[in-house]
Amino acid sequence: MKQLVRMFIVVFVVAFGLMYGVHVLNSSEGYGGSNTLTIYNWGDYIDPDLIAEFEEESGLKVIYQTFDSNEAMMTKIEQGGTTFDVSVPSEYAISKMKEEGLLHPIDHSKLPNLNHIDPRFLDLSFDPGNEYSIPYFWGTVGIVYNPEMLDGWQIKSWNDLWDKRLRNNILLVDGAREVMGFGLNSLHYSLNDTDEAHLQEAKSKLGTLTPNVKAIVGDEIKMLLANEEAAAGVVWSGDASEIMGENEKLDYVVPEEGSNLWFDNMVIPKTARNIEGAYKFMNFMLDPEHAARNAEYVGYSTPNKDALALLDEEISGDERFYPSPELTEKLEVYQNLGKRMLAHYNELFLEFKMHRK
Ligand code: N2P
Repeated sequence: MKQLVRMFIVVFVVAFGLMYGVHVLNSSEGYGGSNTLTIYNWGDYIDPDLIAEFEEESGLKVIYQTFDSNEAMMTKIEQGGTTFDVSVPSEYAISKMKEEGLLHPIDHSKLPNLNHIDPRFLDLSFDPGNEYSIPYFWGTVGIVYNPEMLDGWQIKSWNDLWDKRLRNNILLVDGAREVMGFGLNSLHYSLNDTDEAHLQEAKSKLGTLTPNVKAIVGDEIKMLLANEEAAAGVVWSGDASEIMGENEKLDYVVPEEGSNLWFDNMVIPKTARNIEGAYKFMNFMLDPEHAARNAEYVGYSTPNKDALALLDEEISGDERFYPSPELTEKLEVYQNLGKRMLAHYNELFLEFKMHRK
């Protein structure tokens, strides 16, 4: 009996210790402590060394989670199960989140490094006065392709994607606005079109692209294209730049029918628990040296003029990734089409994906 009691005590102490240990772990490393900062960013969108440096400098422990579409990110933030201190939505998502009261207003006096941002990226229509968002990266959507796999053919337009030479040879980014957008653009419609007949036409046209589409993929699109698993891919510009860094045979084009110009900005969700920490992180990322290292590592274009000056001329002078204002003026920024229309775009994209299977 004594033995049994002793055993019981041992089991109890171990179990209690475990529970207590887990609890302590949760309160120091879990979401929402004042010594933690929870960041929700796109996949492959930060140099991990910068996170480590920020942790050291700020004394905060960073909890880092990633998403692969604005839609997924917005759903998670709306549901509110996990609270985030900083996130990085694109412009139409910022406008939608603002409308739905999901964002915390930004106090510019807490961001002394904001003066390094090129004014060209400030005060844009989706967030006048940058009341709720601070520039992080920007870019375009286009086609990255391998001329060597295509006998020297140089792709120029969205409509080229339908060419027989690309049979089972195209990878598409897994994004509803991106795919519906180029479907619309290929028909010379706006990528913000809401006319039902145009949307159906774009969906039918995308359906005819199916024989050429090898896969619709997430961040692995970069590895697959660099490894020459397909001759062309519809990608965000920064991904193209990273792929081309891996495989110099590839090239990137913004199609002649027009395309998307996008802006990803840092925001503080309304449910944030460590607002002071969020400002610290934003200001850290706005530092020109940090922003330059981040742009170099990730491959995306920085809106930070003083970071740009620190980058190699080979990067900053590349018009494919730093297109001139004259060129970007011809591109379209996604508009916030409203909850219902956005859901409709998603539905049409899903139908296109299902139709492929
Ligand atoms: C990074 C994705 C960037 C998204 N993997 C462009 N808005």
